[in-house]
Amino acid sequence: MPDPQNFASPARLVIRQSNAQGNQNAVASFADDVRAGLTAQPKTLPPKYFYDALGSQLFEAICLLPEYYLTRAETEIFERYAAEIVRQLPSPVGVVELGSGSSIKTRLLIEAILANQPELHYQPMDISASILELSAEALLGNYDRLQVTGHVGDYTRGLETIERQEGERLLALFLGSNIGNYTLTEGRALLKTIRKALQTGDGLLLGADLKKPVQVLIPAYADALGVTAAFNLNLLSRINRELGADFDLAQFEHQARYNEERGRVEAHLVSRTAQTVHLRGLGINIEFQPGETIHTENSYKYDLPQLAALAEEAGFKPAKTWFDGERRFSCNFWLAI
Ligand code: AVI
Repeated sequence: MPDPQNFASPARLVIRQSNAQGNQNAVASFADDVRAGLTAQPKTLPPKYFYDALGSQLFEAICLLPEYYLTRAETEIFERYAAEIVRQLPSPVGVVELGSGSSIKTRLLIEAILANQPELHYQPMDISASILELSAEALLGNYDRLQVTGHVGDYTRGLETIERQEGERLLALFLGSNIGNYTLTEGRALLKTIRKALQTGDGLLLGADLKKPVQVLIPAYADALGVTAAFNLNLLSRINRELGADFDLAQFEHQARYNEERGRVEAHLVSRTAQTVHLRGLGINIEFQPGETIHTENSYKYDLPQLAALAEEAGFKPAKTWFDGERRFSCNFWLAI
């Protein structure tokens, strides 16, 4: 339970809206992205819009599913190796996290760092304001030597505003295979942006899911309980709510496919019938053929040579990799050079 003495102490918590133009602009880019994606051939929608308040909670539920091994494997790595991971940089260390979500796994790293130094400045970044605020308050309730500066919005904007305290090294965390939701080109560009925000001698800890048999991958993205289906379909409810559309969710089916050639799991929403969806807020109607899909997400799976090449292209030296017992998942420490 959070200690009420420490709960949300204003001096230790700052939340910044990294999107300088504010919410109005965010609404405009959602509308623009939906229009562009649904009028394209094939139809697509960007996965970053999954994470409204409900979508963020559904993702937390996905992380608890028996089929979704990623979170458990990464947590196992931290439970076993957190002390060794944080020793890769000399103290004092400040932590920046891209796509922090609930920050549950990060607690293991925070505790390992606080065992080596008196205080820690933690800068989480997340697209969901609700999850960022909740998790920051919970962390402050638990760790009285922690200071949190949260950045709500796109990572690229958040990275421009990260702070460094006198004499500290920064450890950037990009966990949970969040890198997998970017194409290889986008991922490379984002890693270069992270490198630019860091200094030589700082570090990046990258959690990356590894290539494995399709029999393991598909259930992880199409679970028996239907939580991933709800997570995917929630994107249509968000469009209904925020853009005045009339998607009938019962007329779309979640599907996970493994694209062997590209080394990625794809999430699709498959139209069950021929139908027309009206997007009043955008002034457009979208036609669907039976079986036509909206491609909503890619989750790329990596191998070790690919990761080593990525590190070097982005200006890092791959220093050490840890695995879970079944070698399903990798945590990679890269030194900024
Ligand atoms: C956040 N991201 C790394 C998850 C993944 O595995 O691609 C999102 C997710 N989509 C479906 N299940 C989980």
